[in-house]
Amino acid sequence: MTTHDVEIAIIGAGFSGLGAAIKLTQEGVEDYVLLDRGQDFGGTWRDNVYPGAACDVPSHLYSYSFAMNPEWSRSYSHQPEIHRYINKVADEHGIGEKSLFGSDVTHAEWNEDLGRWEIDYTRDGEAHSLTARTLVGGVGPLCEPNLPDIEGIEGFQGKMVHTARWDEGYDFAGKRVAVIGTGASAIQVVPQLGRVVGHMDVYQRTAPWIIPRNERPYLGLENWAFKNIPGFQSAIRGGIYSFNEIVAAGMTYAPKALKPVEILSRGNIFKGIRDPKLREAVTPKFAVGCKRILKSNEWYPTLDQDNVELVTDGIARVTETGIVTKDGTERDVDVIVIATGFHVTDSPVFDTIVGVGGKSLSEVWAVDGMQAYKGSFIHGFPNLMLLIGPSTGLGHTSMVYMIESQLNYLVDYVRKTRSRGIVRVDVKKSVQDAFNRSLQDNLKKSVWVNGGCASWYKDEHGNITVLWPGFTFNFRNQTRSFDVAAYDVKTADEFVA
Ligand code: N01
Repeated sequence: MTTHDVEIAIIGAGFSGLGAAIKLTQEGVEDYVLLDRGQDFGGTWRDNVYPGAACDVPSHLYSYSFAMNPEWSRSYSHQPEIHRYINKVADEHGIGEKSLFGSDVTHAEWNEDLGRWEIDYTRDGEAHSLTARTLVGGVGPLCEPNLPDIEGIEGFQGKMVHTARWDEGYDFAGKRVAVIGTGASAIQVVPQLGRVVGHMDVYQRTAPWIIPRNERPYLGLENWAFKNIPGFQSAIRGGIYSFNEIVAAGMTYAPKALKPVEILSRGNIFKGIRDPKLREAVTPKFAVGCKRILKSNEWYPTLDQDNVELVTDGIARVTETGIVTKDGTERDVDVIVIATGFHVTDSPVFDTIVGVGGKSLSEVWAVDGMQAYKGSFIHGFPNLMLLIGPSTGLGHTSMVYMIESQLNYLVDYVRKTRSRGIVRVDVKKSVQDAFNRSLQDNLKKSVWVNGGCASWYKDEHGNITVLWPGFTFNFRNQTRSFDVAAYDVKTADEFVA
């Protein structure tokens, strides 16, 4: 057991945690540590290695603005390339030296007497702890796989694998496979599996809207231009960003404006599937945009293959050998692929972060719903900043943009607290409440509320607590500087007294 003290502890070495480490380093903060349970940088892009894993945000927008990458090989990047990019950026900034990989944080609790976070973690099977004045949570919303609560599932005797915990050594060739789920992960893995498996049953609970994916390799000339023509890459990036903001406006304020997306999706179905009954079965019954709009050219043609069956009767239970649907049909399989997403609004991570009065994030959010101030600070959790916290998610553009906005806020928090001798900040409850009331007001006309779907964007109270409504540049403006007046603060002198 070792213990040590740092100014700032960051949990998570994905896009957000790594970005925080880089920005803090650039700000001259040396006394920080980055903890991650994995073995290198990348977070969700390190962990999701299922075949076909790729980003559905164009490559030139899906990168840090301070580390643009003229070498992207395709218009949409695949997981290995993004994973390599993140590790390259980490190397270039020397963040490896500050990182404790293989460190699984089990508990973090605010100690009011010390005015610090006490953080427990295990590494190489041994328990360790550290204390930090500030805790930065960079674990992201897509880190804890969601295993469906289906009767009998734990008794299945074949192979079972979640998309986010892929077994790269398992050979699917010729196997009978069931895939549960038809979200962003499923639509990427299913076409890949469809090429090698003997037979595949795809269990669809809700058909998603899927538009064509405009993916292609970049030509040599394009890569040359990205590298050599000043501003070319930024111009492409800006163009994609601006187009996406128009989509955001449609989703938030005028869902009917998304009609062209619906037409595009219907065309995708028509082109990819021959059988009218199958076309009908994959046609969504909710407004486009209510759930994440997916992108694929291969999903519908794969469902149309002779070795693939779309199963739309709900799952009743799993047996030792297969899956039984509600109509009583049993389909035996060798392997079940679980593509059912993540614990987003009910992450087990929330149990492990404990603030003032011994209350965990789960306990506080069970009452209030998942909410924060500017997606970052939560009343009752002093000196804790969450990256990609509540209400910062997006369905239409790059999360890296939101992360960088929060990094501005983090850096200014460090600047202002240091220069003013502030050692404890806690966002005022009234400020946090007003901020979230305004968010919910903004959401009233949105497709996520009115689109007639159930989605993981909604919490158990029916509030959309995952997504940022409207334009992302509004979020950028709101996080440009750390607004001390929104917080109850204590200086070092006041704290001792
Ligand atoms: O998970 P999901 P995902 N029985 O939650 C179904 C990001 N991502 O891993 O719609 C049967 O979207 C569920 O059905 P329903 C991206 O942010 C990005 O696919 O709830 N089915 C749904 O079909 C994305 O949004 C990329 O009725 C059950 C599916 O499982 C997020 O990750 C690529 C069920 C879950 O879909 C999550 O995507 C991949 C049950 N009990 C992922 N429970 C990019 O390209 C759930 N389902 C950037």
